[in-house]
Amino acid sequence: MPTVFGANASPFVRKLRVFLAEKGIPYDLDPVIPINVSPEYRKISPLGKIPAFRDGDVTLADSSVICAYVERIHPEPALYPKDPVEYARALWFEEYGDGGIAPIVGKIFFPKIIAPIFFNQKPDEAAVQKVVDEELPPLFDYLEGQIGGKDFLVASRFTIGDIGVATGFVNLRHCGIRPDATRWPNLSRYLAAVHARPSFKPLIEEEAQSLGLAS
Ligand SMILES: N[C@@H](CCC(=O)N[C@@H](CS)C(=O)NCC(=O)O)C(=O)O
Repeated sequence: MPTVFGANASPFVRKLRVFLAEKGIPYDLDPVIPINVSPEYRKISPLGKIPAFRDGDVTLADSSVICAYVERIHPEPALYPKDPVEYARALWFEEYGDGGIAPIVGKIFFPKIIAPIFFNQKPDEAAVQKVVDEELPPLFDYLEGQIGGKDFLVASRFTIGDIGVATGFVNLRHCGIRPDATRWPNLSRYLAAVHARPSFKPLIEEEAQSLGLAS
């Protein structure tokens, strides 16, 4: 059985765990908090980040790398489109989640959830609200247009692009923030459906419980 190294509530760890769940691959979860990680862990994840992965003799770091590897060894159900353009679009949405959504959501999730629980620090509510008001709407506008009337971002079926985008919205959800359905109806419908999938739903509930939040 492979091992996922990482902690609840990381959008990148969740991305990998959802990916494995969609593939039906069981795994052990070895908890790693990415602060002052051990030299042993750095051998697996040289940047000290989570997630990392062990599969027999193979060790890998980085959610995108690990998912791409798992796709090669467990091709079904395919989570990367075969068509070159659709494949590139799915990778783009994965990157949009990793490099676009996650850093902005982190500016909300860290002060609102992580800092109070783990560092006993209160959030600067005005600073958080500024991110909510100014930095989230452009992300929501873009995704609203990309989703349109469709169920998935690419290729009329669930792909790594959907996982990469929807995982960051779980962190927002933990903060009690969801896109306003009157302003972003497509995005709201899409997220409700993706987060209800058997790959996402139990993780969202597990995380909410471990963080002492409503799911
Ligand atoms: N590109 C990496 C990003 C992983 C990442 O930034 N993880 C965060 C936790 S959400 C982390 O480990 N941060 C600790 C650090 O940057 O030192 C991936 O996709 O796995």
